[in-house]
Amino acid sequence: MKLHFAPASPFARKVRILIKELGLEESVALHDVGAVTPVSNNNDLNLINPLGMLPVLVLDNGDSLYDSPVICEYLNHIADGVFYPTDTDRRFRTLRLQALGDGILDLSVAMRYEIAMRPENLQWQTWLDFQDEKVQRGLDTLEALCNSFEASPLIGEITVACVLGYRDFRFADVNWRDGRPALSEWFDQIMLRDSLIETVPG
Ligand SMILES: N[C@@H](CCC(=O)N[C@@H](CS)C(=O)NCC(=O)O)C(=O)O
Repeated sequence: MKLHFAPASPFARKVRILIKELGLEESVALHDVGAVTPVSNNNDLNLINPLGMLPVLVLDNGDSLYDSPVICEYLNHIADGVFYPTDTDRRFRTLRLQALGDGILDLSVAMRYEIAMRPENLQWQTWLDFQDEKVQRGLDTLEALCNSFEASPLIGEITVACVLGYRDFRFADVNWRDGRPALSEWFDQIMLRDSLIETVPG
């Protein structure tokens, strides 16, 4: 299998973390596609994902899988992993946490494109402000939830770690730790894992 990714992509980071946690490093080759943006075109990427987005996992039979939640669930499935519990309450708690984290990432990445890619005189501050309110509410919800996070991370917790890492990477000037002591402490602990240390965005 081959994972097409970019080192800065928080969605691809989830997948890279899972590959390491599941011991699949020998089975998945990594292909760094480089930067992909909504205003760039990569024909090779379009062939494996019509949406032209990362990450994409190309299977040995030539099929491709996207997006990151689908890839993560596939990898967990083939490796018989424990990142998606079968018990109903725990399963849907972790899937909801994954959805919250992916939602914050979608907003953050869209804001990053607006700020970094759009000509400054065309940027829409009102739109940015409304997206940021959603992000901040999402982060406040993570602060409220984090005391009930799983001790051994599931896909929800891994997604949250990628959110916080991405906020540090791209939005360091808006310190998410301010007013969120429990989440900060939790993040410091999960960041001790090799799979997270080895995939810090860059
Ligand atoms: N829902 C997708 C989101 C993926 C995504 O937004 N990837 C970004 C890179 S971090 C991308 O490919 N952007 C290019 C674009 O928006 O055209 C997932 O979870 O994989």
